[in-house]
Order: sequence, then C-alpha cells, then structure tokens
Amino acid sequence: MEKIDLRSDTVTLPTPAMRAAMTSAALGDDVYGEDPTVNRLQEMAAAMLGKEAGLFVASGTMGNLVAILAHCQRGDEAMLGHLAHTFLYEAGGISALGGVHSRQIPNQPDGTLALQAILDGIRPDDDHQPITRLVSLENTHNRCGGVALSVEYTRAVGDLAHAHGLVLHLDGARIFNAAVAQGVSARDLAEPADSVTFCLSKGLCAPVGSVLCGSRVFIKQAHRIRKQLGGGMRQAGVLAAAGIVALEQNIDRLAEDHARARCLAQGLARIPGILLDANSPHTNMVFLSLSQEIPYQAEQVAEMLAERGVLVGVVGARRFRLVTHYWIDDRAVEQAIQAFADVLQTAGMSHSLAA
Ligand code: TLP
Repeated sequence: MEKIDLRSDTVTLPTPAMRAAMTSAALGDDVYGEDPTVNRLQEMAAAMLGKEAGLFVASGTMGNLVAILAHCQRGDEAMLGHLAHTFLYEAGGISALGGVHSRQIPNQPDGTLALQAILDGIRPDDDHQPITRLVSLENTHNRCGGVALSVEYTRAVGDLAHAHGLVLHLDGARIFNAAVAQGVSARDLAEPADSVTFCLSKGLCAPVGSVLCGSRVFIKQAHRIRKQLGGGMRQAGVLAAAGIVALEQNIDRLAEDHARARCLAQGLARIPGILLDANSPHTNMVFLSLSQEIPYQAEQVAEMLAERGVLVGVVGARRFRLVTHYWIDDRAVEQAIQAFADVLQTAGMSHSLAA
C-alpha cells in the first residue's frame, strides 16, 4: 500500500530532476570554497533573498543556530516567540552551544509578536541583566498554523529592532510559502531582516539543506561558526545541485500545495467529529482537533489512519497537523478525507453503542 504522508513537508523525496542534477553536479571541496555547485546555490539564494551572501547549511536548525551564534555573544539575550520553532524544537541549541539567553515574547494567533511586547522586552542598560541583542521572527509560522507574516509587519519589527540597536533574524524555513500565499517576493519579506534562513528540504522538495543569507561580513562569521559546529561539508555540491533545482522549479508550484490544503480542509470540515482551526489553512498546513464526542485520543486515530495508509502529525492529545506537499496529489487528498470519515464514523458508532 502506498502511503499518503501528511506528517510534514520534510518527508518529501527528491524529484526526478533533482536526482538527475545530483548525479551530474560539478563538485569540489566546499571547505576550501571550491565546490562550484554550492557556490552557485549560495549566490542564487542570496540574490533571491536580496542579501549579499549565502551559506549552505545542513538543516534549518543549523541555519538558525549559526545565525544566532554569529549575531550574539555568550550571555546576550535573543527574543523569540513562545511558539517559535527555535524556542520549542531546536533542542535548546542557542543556549546549550552558544550561551545565548532566550526571552519568550507571546506569539499572537497570527504568528506575530506585538510591537509593544518587543519594546517592553528590551533590557535597560543594567549590569544585573543580559544584553538584548536580537529579535527572531518565523515566516510562515509553524505552530501558529502555517500563517504568513506580511511585509509591512516584518518592516515594522525591523525598524523597531534597528532603532534600538538590535538585529532581526528571520526563520524563513517556509518563506517561499509565505511569498506565494501573499503574492509578494521572498526578497521583500526578507528585506527588513539582517539574516534569514530558508529550507530547501521542505515544500521545495530537496533532500537536504537550508541556506542562511545576510551581509558578506555576517556570512564570513557564520562560515567560521558552521565549521565549529562540524557543519563544513566537502563535496556538498551533490546536495546543492538538488537545491538549485528546488529554487528553479519548485517555488511557484507551492500554490498547488496551498490549494490542496484548502480542499483537504473543506473535506475534513464536513466530517462530524472534526473541528478545524479557525481560518485554517493559511498555506500548506491544516490544523484540526477531535470534538468531545469522539471517544479516542489523537494517537489512536492516527494509528487507525495509518492502517488505512494515511500518516498524520499528532500535535496534541486531540490535535493534528496535516501538511500538503509535492507528493500529495488530488487523489491523495480525497483518500485522506475518506480515511478520516471511515475512522471517525467507526468511532461515532462505537460511541453510540457504548452510550
Ligand atoms: N519543522 C519540522 C519539525 O521540526 C517540527 C516540521 O515538520 O515542520 N524552522 C521551522 C519554522 C520549521 O518548521 C523547522 C522544521 C525548522 C526551522 C528546522 O528545520 P530542520 O528540520 O531542517 O532542522
């Protein structure tokens, strides 16, 4: 049985064009800066994000870690949303490896941090307190439902940060989803940020890697930190080749993933027992919960769905995240809806029998 894997867009396998590019890529030693394919990817990425330079890194987590370590000294404070991926899901790397103190600012439901909350969070010049150095935003915002932040909002945070001598980092793991969903360029979304990471290995379908972009001086520093972290890769052009195909071929098509997420949400919303998050989906993520009548927890429902070939993300006791991507077509969307309907109908029946 072929699996319909909606757990994440990280599960995407490389496309045939990527596999072909990987086998024929020109290679060199990237630690010497001599891999032509890595160099080309870094230049393309920097140009698309409107920055001077780029650095190919192993993952989104490494991109955020390298960026924050390059911006901050030990003991400095980084302001992060309380639902930020860097705060929740990056194993505390900025603190464990960089000695960076993290300060959580409440994320609002639309993924933003209130400007006043950022302002209130900036530390005074006082020897008792850490030095506030950085604000980090996430676009699209994963835990807030895959919601896209606007150019205007990002500019407002950039202006505020810069007026107070802070830097703005943008975790743009899915910045191209944000750009496509809003009909703006990734360059405009990244413009206010001093550094931005984006992932090649999510909706863009490449097998490995992210790119960190910023000024030439910043990237030079980031390059050293990547080496410290063991992230200096040698003939990394085999991976970068797929990243180039990702940027050339897979950005505009993200609109199809967003349209399929809407179809999936509409179909699921009609099934008794499913409560769709308000306004879901914004991009390629559908968030939903089980209503009280369903006598199962999300883990149990996920197991029953898996028996029907549908894999979903469990993100709470009664909550799911479903992510559309390159390998999810219209048929897969229909089958996923049908699998939910079958499982929850069974649940409803066992509930009424028990009642
Ligand atoms: N997110 C993954 C999981 O870790 C939750 C997912 O399935 O969505 N920033 C954001 C906003 C992300 O969503 C992720 C991955 C990362 C950074 C980290 O990227 P990787 O997995 O490449 O380290």
